[in-house]
Amino acid sequence: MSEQIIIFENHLNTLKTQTLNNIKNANNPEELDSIRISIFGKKGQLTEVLKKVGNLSAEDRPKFGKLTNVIKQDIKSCMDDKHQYFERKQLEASLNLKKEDITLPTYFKSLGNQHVISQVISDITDIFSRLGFCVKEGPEIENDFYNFEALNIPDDHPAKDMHDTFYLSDGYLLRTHTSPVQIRTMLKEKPPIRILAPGKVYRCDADTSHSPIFHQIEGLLVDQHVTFSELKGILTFFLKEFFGNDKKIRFRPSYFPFTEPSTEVDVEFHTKKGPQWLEILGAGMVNRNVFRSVNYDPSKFTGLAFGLGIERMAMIKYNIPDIRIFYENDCRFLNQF
Ligand code: FA5
Repeated sequence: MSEQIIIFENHLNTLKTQTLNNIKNANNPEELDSIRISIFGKKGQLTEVLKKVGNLSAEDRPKFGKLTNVIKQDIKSCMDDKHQYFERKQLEASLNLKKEDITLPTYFKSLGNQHVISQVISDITDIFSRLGFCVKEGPEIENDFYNFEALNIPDDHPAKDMHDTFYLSDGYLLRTHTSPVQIRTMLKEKPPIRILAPGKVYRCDADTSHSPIFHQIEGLLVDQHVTFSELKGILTFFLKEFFGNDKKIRFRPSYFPFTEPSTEVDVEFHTKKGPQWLEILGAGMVNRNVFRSVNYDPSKFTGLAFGLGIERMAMIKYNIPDIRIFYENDCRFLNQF
């Protein structure tokens, strides 16, 4: 090996040791870049050494080439490692910055739930569907024929006063009960009939147990040989399913123009003043005049009908003393159901 090559080799090894040391001590990517320029740049130390290749003999040049290549590779791979090290550190720093505090309380987006009145309607229709009743609907804007006349309540009948009706123009009115759905169904279908009609009804009436808008469920069963004891049996079964076996119930004789005989049912209701009775439904055997108005033969068919007040059912079940709270939309009340 010529003396010149030995000098170059020593010089390159010193350069390599110094450079690797500098890379190791570099504190950031900028420092690393300035080391790169000081070695490989136009006037860099290695570039300057390479310029001297022309002074070498033809025999020494390949040896010199090999030597510089090895040193170049060593410096480059050391620089790459340091680059990766800086990248890793930067990533870690940014992850630490965005670190979530998993001990913070979670923000819950509140989910809506079914209104208690809708829940009670579902509970009631579920029980009656087990007895073969299917759900029907009718319009809330009715006319006199469906709401009164076909139900055996003629214009001059004093029972009309019981209904405190909201009248609209052109002979229309807001239905005062769900009984018009009986008429609409019987005019369309022939017996046997077993329907349940839930919906809103309207009356000019307001206090702690009366609301101007409230919900009823109408029930109608028409067939041959339907009896009053069947009506009592169905309603007793339903009330025990809905309130449980311990709730006290009583049947009272009553009067409705569209049923004969008629009854009302009261359920025990616990208030601050002690137990009281609250009327929850009217019922009876379908009046023969109602069958005549829908062209059913009263000598062939009998029927039972009932109309339940939904809010009253909910008041008793959940011990709610004032009907008006159902419509105040206070989430503290509604979220309990
Ligand atoms: C009727 O509406 C009859 N259509 C029920 C009926 C149907 C009888 C079929 C016979 C055969 P009544 O006006 O009593 O009946 O009302 C029935 C129920 O609705 C009452 O027992 C009560 O629970 C409820 N209710 C009546 N008025 C109000 C009101 N203003 N606010 C809340 N609930 C009421």
